[in-house]
Amino acid sequence: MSEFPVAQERKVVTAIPGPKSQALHKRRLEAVSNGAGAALPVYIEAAHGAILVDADGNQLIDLGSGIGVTTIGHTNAGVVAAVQEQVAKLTHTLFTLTPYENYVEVCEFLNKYTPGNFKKKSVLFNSGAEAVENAVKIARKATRKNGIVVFDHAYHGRTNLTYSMNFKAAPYGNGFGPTAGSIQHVPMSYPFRDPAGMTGEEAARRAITYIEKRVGLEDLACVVIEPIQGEAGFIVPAPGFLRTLSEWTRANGVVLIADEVQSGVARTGEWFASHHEEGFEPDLFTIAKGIAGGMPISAVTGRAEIMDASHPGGLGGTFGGNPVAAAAAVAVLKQIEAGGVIERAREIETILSKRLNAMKDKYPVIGDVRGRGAMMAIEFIEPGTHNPNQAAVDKVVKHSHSNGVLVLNAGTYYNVIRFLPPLAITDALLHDALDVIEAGIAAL
Ligand code: PLZ
Repeated sequence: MSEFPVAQERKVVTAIPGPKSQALHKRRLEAVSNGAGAALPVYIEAAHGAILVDADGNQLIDLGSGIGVTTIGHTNAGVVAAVQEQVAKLTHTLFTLTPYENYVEVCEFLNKYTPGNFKKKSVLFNSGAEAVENAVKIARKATRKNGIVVFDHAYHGRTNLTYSMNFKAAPYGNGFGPTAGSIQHVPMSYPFRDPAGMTGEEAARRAITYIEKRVGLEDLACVVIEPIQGEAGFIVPAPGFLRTLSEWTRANGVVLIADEVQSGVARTGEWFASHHEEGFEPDLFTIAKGIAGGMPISAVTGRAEIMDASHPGGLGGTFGGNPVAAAAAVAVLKQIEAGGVIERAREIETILSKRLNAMKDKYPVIGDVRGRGAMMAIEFIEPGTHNPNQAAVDKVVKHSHSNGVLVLNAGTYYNVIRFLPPLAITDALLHDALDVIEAGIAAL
């Protein structure tokens, strides 16, 4: 692709996918394992801000950010400059062999801006799943216990340990061999589907009863929770749920791990989703995705005494905290610190919640509107019931794709449409995308 920045407008010039994408997809099907799916086989050549440009010259509005990664915007100028400068200077040493400064700088940022008024330390990896795996390793080492508690509807990754922690065995774990042990799933607070009027405290007591009766404290190392569940369809637990859980883990010496891989770093209108509930004090955070504008890097951040429980040499990996990815992370974190980014997530929430709630009032197929910041979702039902309506979501997603809007589904029942736009999206572009989606809902 030639010139940047790309005009921030939707443009559909061929069928989607167009002929060039279709030809590329033929090649892909010959060369790439079927195990890697293709939700929308449109081949992207370039992107800027909130616009993706495909091989046929179509311009799609991105409402997914590659699942919450390009939060700062595609090809953000600060990130591009930082990466270009770094790549010409130093691309690799292996931090645990011969270190370099920007790894330390990323850790300093994360220690400062994660919630919790205590001394923190961090360690860097490559992916969200790797961060979750390592957080569990650290919690186990610190407690000398093994048990892991996770929640219904949760998603934590695709490695053996993390797919075993996911709520859905299919498609993540089924057939891929024995699941990891010592993992217990307990009920989440899911306000739309819990008994009417159930408070967050009640939902937490329900979870805690499961933990105490079915798991026991004797061998429990950690409780891992997404403060807003991502793949589950942006389930925001009822107020009081996270705080009550946190009080219980603290009282019982259990390490509380907040998986902020999807919800973290300015996405929800705070630095981290955990900031939204007072009294929720996780010990460790897993962070990835939006932290580096598209470069692969992840982190575990948390209480220094827990983070230091691992013996030297116990944590690491060849590429973890790679200098080019770390340069991108510093560029993103500096922009968030400078101001405007978190505020933009709140502005997007205002637009999204107004438009989506108006749609809910109009179309009985929408059962719930929820989320925070630029992380909002609508759950589709069969009108008049709570029965999940995946067919409606499939139709709306297909309609949106054909009209140049990339939108993602989610949810245990695949009946949720989630909105994760880059924060660089303009108001006009966001409204245009919502108009397309609304037309798709109206046509149901
Ligand atoms: N924890 C909360 O959302 C990644 C999965 C995409 P990785 N979610 C997107 C897919 O289908 O593979 C995720 C998450 C939460 C952990 C992870 C895992 O992060 O970087 O994909 O390993």
